[in-house]
Amino acid sequence: MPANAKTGVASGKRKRKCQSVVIPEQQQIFRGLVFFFFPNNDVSPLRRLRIQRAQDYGASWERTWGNNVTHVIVDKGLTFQDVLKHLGQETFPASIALVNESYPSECVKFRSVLSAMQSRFRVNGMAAPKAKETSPVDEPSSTASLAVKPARKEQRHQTPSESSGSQHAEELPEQEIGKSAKETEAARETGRERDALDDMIEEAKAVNHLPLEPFDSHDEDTTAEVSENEASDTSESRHAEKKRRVLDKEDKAADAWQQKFTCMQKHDSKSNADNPNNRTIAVLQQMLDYYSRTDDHWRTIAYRKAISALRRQSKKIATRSQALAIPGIGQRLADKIEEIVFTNRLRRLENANATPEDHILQLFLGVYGAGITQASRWLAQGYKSLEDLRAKAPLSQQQRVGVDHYYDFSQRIPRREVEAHGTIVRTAVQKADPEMQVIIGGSYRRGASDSGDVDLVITKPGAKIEYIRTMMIETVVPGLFRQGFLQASLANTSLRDGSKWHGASKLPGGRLWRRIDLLFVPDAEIGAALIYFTGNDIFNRSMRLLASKKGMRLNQRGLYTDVLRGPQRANLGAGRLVEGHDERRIFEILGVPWRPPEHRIC
Ligand code: DCP
Ligand code: MG
Repeated sequence: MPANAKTGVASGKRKRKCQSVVIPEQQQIFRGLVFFFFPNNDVSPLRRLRIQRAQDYGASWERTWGNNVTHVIVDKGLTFQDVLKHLGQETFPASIALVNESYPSECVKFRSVLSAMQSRFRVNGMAAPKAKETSPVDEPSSTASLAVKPARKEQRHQTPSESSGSQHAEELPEQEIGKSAKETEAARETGRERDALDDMIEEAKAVNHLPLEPFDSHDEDTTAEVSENEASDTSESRHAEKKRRVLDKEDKAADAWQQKFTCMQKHDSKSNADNPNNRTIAVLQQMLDYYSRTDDHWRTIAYRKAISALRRQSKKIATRSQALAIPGIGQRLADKIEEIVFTNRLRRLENANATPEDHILQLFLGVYGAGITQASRWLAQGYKSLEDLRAKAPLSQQQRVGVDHYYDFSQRIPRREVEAHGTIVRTAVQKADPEMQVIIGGSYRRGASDSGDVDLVITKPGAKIEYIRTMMIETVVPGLFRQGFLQASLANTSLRDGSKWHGASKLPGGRLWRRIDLLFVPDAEIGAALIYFTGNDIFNRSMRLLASKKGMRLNQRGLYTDVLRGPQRANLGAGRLVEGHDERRIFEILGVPWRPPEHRIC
């Protein structure tokens, strides 16, 4: 009989009583699951703690083996053969998930029931599953406890292209040209073993609903604002460190495990279950978890600080200015809080329940370059339609283009048309310097049949960024304006060193303006840049997570090792560059098999 009651704490001098934690029902990710532990007793303090926590998160602990068991959790010292022997079975039932002891705590960390197929949960002595296999308990319930996930435009629009015409071939010399996308898909489906990158993709998907930083790029400028929050937090971590030192070895391990749960549930005396900011706090907490997994020291500190500040509020903090008024919350975090409150509300809203304001906000959010802050400002100023904005609102040049071409920019661009834009730019670029190259990136490179915009990577063998930028900004871009292809220049502030140009273009004889991004990439960085600008975003996050797990760091410039962590990082640099030029080599160094772009649709 499932025993959900807190029973079985054996007596003995060294037995620590496991404190049961009250987890709100909606966070009880294991509800409905039946766990069988191996060994199935709570004699060991660590296992006792594991069982207790699993129960806190809604699992039933089954004492006797039966077909109602959903998961068998095996101690690390035991093997698959031990399990079979104990159960008196020759094979293990396919309908039951067999995992090692890390599984429950990792699920709790990710707030979802993770796939039991991940290699890190594999019980010693078990054969590696194939990549295409799915877990008996794949994640149907996994996202139930998470925020409503926005439908990915990717999934709606992206189908691998059947065509791999000559132009595509020319741009992707290293790929399996000649094979149709279908064939390569089939190749992938057959027999590739699940690897560490599959695990990371799954992790990245688990946080897909989170509003991470726009480019999640660890760019240096993100550290500046955050550091203002650092001082008071270091005393907190010093205190934690001191506390840790006084624990004996066994307690230390138990405490570390417990810490995973308690830090998620961290409450201080002033917090309570009815805090009006609970939802925001939960999302920020998940972002904090994500950033601590990627060793993002500065953001971790800032998020921790913001969470504890929000916990002390008795009123709902919904806008940027309300958030900014709270000590400990800087501008970026204030924006993030406003975004979480609004977008979460918008996403959850049934169309039928949406107020006219919600519809207007959604409309304004579609204006190119307008984030939640700008959109809600327009709403607060009383504008109700695009016509209002056009006629009455003081708009920047970029916003005006966004409003005037609202319809154009909301249309998907057929693959052929993406190619045509690429060809026009390539012709102009090669007229300026025949050795310069134009590679179509983004969803096009992943084989999409249509794209949201045109992403063009501009590079040249042996060239430095200054050369490419100068050629582009002084010669090519003005030329493309003169010939009537480029229509407008949009904000080009996203990268400090000016390696990106955003604008709008139109084919000769065409009607629609399209969004076009030109990315200037020096030869030394082309491999890392191609990974980044090919995406998709989940794939990029998973590659970064993987790098971080291996003590390295990946960004759009390269893969770095000897990365310095901790408060000094900003001063001491990003580490030693190991590879930036060769896309395949980056996969190799990370220890995962090469994924052609078509296989990066996560
Ligand atoms: N990118 C990312 N994270 C983001 C935004 C972008 O890693 N938050 C990377 C991956 C994307 C690439 O930049 O593939 C280009 O960005 P786009 O927004 O143009 O996205 P896609 O080209 O993938 O899709 P779309 O067809 O909508 O343009
Ligand atoms: Mg794109």
